[in-house]
Amino acid sequence: MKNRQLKAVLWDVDGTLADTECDGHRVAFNMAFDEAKIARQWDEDTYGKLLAVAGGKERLCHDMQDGNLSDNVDVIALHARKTVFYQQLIKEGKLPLRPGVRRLLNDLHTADITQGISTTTTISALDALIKYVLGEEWFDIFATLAAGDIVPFKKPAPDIYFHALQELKISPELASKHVLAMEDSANGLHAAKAAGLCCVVTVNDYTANHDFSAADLVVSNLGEPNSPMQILSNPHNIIVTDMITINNLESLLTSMQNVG
Ligand code: XBP
Ligand code: MG
Repeated sequence: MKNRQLKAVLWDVDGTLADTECDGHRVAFNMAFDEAKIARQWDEDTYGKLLAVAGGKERLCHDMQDGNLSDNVDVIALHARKTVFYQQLIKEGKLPLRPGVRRLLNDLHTADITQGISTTTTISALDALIKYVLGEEWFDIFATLAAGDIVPFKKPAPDIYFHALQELKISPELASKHVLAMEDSANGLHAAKAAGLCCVVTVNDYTANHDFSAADLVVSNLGEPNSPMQILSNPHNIIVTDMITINNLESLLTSMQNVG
């Protein structure tokens, strides 16, 4: 096996693997409001603002504190129904993977590079995405599925990354040299950076205006051979063309080592 600098990639889910927020989580929250006869709907702009709060239950509580949801709402029960609706949307094929995701996942797997998940979302929502979108074999391929409430503090806290690294048995010191995080949002970037990781950001409509000055590379998406991505920020000046490849990720970690 090649002696690579890149030993592991930790993937965020929402907004990174798939554009799950606007047409997935948001729609599912609204379906749960409807079902419970709660007079509240989150439109696209409102939801964009609420995304600053990581985690679905936390987002509901925040909306309640702002006076938009009644204090009588059972947040846990409502969120459980939202998760069921979200799983249905996934099953119906409404939330495809983002460009380049399947390609890079497969290439990393073929190259025997460890991969894992590090996400805020509920584990059963992640399970649905793996089962119906990625394919069941990914339950075995991912070396860790770090998700949701297994840590006390959600992103931008680094807890979920530290949890994933612990499961991979990689010390934080080694992780800073050999592990790369894939994220889409400022909360995710800050979590990865607080865990000491190299971080590539793939922006989406909700996150394009976030401050990504701490990121190691910012791109519009991961790119495909016939559909190139745009490079939005490349502070380490690595050579990168139309799509993110393993060699690009390797160069990124190597160039960071040379500076660090
Ligand atoms: C994603 C989130 C998630 C989803 C909703 O953040 O904040 O909470 O919006 O998922 P990230 P749940 O991509 O940074 O991990 O309702 O299952 O919590
Ligand atoms: Mg995300």
